[in-house]
Amino acid sequence: MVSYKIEYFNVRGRCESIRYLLTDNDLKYTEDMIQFEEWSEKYKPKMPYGQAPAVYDGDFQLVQSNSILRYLGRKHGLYPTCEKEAYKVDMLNDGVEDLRVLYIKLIYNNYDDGKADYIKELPARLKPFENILKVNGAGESGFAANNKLSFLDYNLFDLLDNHVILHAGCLDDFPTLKGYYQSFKSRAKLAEYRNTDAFKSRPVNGNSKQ
Ligand code: 0HH
Repeated sequence: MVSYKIEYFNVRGRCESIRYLLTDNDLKYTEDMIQFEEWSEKYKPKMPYGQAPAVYDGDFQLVQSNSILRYLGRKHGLYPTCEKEAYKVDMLNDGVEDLRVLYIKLIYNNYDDGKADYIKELPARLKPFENILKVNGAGESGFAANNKLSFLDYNLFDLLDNHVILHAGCLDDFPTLKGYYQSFKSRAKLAEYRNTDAFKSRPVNGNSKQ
């Protein structure tokens, strides 16, 4: 039986999509929860980019959240082997990364002064996802691309969840995206996991902004 180990802080941050993927696919994992005061000496030096998360597949260390997701996807049938299908997953995942970077900048650099403008611009940033998911038939299949589950679904769901927390009504004008978000949220294993104390008590971000 495969068992992975995660090293990350006790925040959702860049790791929650990985936790979702592992949980939803019954992949066993343990967590070495990094304490802030231990980070610089104990963990940072062994991270190739000086950053977490890291996931260990046995002795094999994986870093960079998107590379970790894609590795797990390839290994567990959550990344298409067909090139065009893989492209559809990748182009959405790159879109998730672009918006996640903007979100992280808002949260950590400019929350109080920047939130109103961020929310004003959010519809224009969500619209492409609405359009792409509609073309991909996500409203019917419940999956963002190719009518099948991929690693990208966990990443997109987490990004949408962060934005619903930031601004509750942000998906209201996007029926496909909203339906997709709600149906993904109700996946049994995810719903069960999200109902645990461990999940509910875990901050979304590392600075108490959300
Ligand atoms: N491109 C990388 C990826 O996708 C980016 C990883 C990253 O930004 O994996 N890692 C951050 C933590 S994410 C990191 O390692 C934000 C969590 C905030 C929790 C508080 C962190 C307090 C650290 C003392 N940052 C630490 C660093 O760069 O030294």
